[in-house]
Amino acid sequence: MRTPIIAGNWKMFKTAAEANAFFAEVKGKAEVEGVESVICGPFTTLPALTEAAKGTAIAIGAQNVHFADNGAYTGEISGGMLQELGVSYVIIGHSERRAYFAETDEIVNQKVHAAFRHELKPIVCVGEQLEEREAGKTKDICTTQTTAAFAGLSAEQAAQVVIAYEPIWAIGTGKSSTAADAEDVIAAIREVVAGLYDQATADAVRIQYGGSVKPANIAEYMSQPNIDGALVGGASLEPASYIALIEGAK
Ligand code: G2H
Repeated sequence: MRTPIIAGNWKMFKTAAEANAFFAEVKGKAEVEGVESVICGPFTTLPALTEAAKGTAIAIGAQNVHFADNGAYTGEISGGMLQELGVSYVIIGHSERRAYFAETDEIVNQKVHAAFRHELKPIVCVGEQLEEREAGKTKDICTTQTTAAFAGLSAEQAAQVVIAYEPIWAIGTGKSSTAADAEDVIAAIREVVAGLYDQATADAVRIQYGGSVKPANIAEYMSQPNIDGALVGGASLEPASYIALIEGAK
């Protein structure tokens, strides 16, 4: 069966010193048998985090990667640079990157391929805006984004992708999708993967819910058959809260 995966997305919070202090508090605690624990910090925290995570069960992720392996791309970071640090996951296509940095479905797909070239497991974010939800387009949007993100991947690669379903209206707003609604959309996303590949691949892909997840509601999401974990922003920033999320995902 699928191993649940909780990923903290720190966004643009924490210095390297703060990351070190956080890690010292969660080490040995945010490590629970049967739950994968991933911390996705800003680039500047990654050397400290990957060093601190050595010998622990906590994996480290980045929040972005460039699609090229190198080149004249001022300010960008490549997959090879992340791989060298010992980073194992990378968030791709978060709605904040799609909205503020003009990331298209095509760019997301190129970044997914870049991740695989460097042995990074992609956490691909999909999700609808409020107007799209109100217009009944949630599943269409998720189908389009998922199909585009997986273009050109082998079934073996596809099975390793983590999808994060994050309804945009639920991000950082305190409003969360009900567990039943999230389950409905996530089950539909799994069917999309089955259509693109086969049932075995769809059954292997882990799909997280994201959007105002916190210790108080994690268990409710995890009780849904198709929800395999969560991508958590705000509630991943405090050590006690992060530990509670990992424990709540058991
Ligand atoms: C959605 C989520 C993390 P939050 O962006 O990816 O953030 O949990 O703060 O809604």
